[in-house]
Amino acid sequence: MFKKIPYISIDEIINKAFSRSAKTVVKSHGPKNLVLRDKEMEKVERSAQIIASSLQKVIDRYPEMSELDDFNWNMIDILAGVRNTRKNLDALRWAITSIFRTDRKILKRMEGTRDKDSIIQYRKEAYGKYNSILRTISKNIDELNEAQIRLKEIPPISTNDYTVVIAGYPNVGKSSILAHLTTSKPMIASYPFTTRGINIGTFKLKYQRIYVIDTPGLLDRPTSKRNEIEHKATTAIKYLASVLIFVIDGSKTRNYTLDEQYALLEDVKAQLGDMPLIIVQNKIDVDSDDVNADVKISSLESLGTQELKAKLTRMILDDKAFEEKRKLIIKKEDG
Ligand SMILES: Nc1nc2c(ncn2[C@@H]2O[C@H](COP(=O)(O)OP(=O)(O)OP(=O)(O)O)[C@@H](O)[C@H]2O)c(=O)[nH]1
Ligand SMILES: [Mg+2]
Repeated sequence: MFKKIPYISIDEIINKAFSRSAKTVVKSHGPKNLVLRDKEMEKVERSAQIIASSLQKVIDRYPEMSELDDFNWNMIDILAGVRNTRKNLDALRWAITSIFRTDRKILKRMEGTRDKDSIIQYRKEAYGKYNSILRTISKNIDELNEAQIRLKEIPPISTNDYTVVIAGYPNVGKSSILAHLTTSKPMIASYPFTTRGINIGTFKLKYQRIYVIDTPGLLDRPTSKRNEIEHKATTAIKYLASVLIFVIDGSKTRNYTLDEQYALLEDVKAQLGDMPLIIVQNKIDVDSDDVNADVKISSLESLGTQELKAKLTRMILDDKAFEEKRKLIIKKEDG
């Protein structure tokens, strides 16, 4: 959603505007000073248009905040601040208006002038004003540029998508289970808060795409171990999660005790809120302890994985949210 937001360089915009408008060719005949005037006026006008359209492009690439789904809204809020982003985009709008106002004012003066030096002087004045208008909003531009780098990392999912979230301690088999549940080759999208990104796979149910994600480094350890930004990043997942699959490693060689794993489950439930839950015991192919789980599987040997998939499918079909999101998507595709 945020991939195409351009980086803004004031110098580049100015250079482009002034160098392109310098190439202006005006087909007019008549006294030399009037030909010059036409040409200089054209420069004033074209450079205003070039600057304005560079800024407008940035505004247009931002989604309308009020129409944004909860996940993306929260993402922007964490990464750049929704209010701040609005304020910075308003600064761009202000600059566009100011540039056109300057343009009109100076063109009017030029129209009433025949003196060659004054004509050139006016054109230079316009350029100077355009430049200083852009410099006035340089702080907003810096902030938008910083935001743009971070917003690009937002994974391509939204609250409107039906999403299954897989959580559990490291090494319990989350990625293996994700691969079992999905038909698309899992992709690793960036996630602004973790170096390992977010794993996304999909499968279809009643023609609707279901997303299955796991977030290495986020839902795999207790809240107390997270810093504030990671905490917010985890909370944002709440706006994606429709179903939670929690994976427990019951094998004798597990890295975390069962108590630690149950505690993490409580922690994740508290973070994500109420939603359909499937507790999966994985790695039953090796010597294991009994775990209080809904499904027992070995993702390595494909034991119980069909049962897991069937259970998940039933759960999704029973979920009212599934039909609601389906309608949303169908509506989006129709319109
Ligand atoms: N014996 C056995 N090993 C498994 C099973 N499922 C996964 N593993 C192994 O456990 C290790 C971790 O599996 P992953 O699927 O990468 O686990 P993960 O939870 O995604 O791990 P992180 O991404 O590090 O959090 C790998 O070496 C897998 O081969 C299983 O059912 N049985
Ligand atoms: Mg993994």
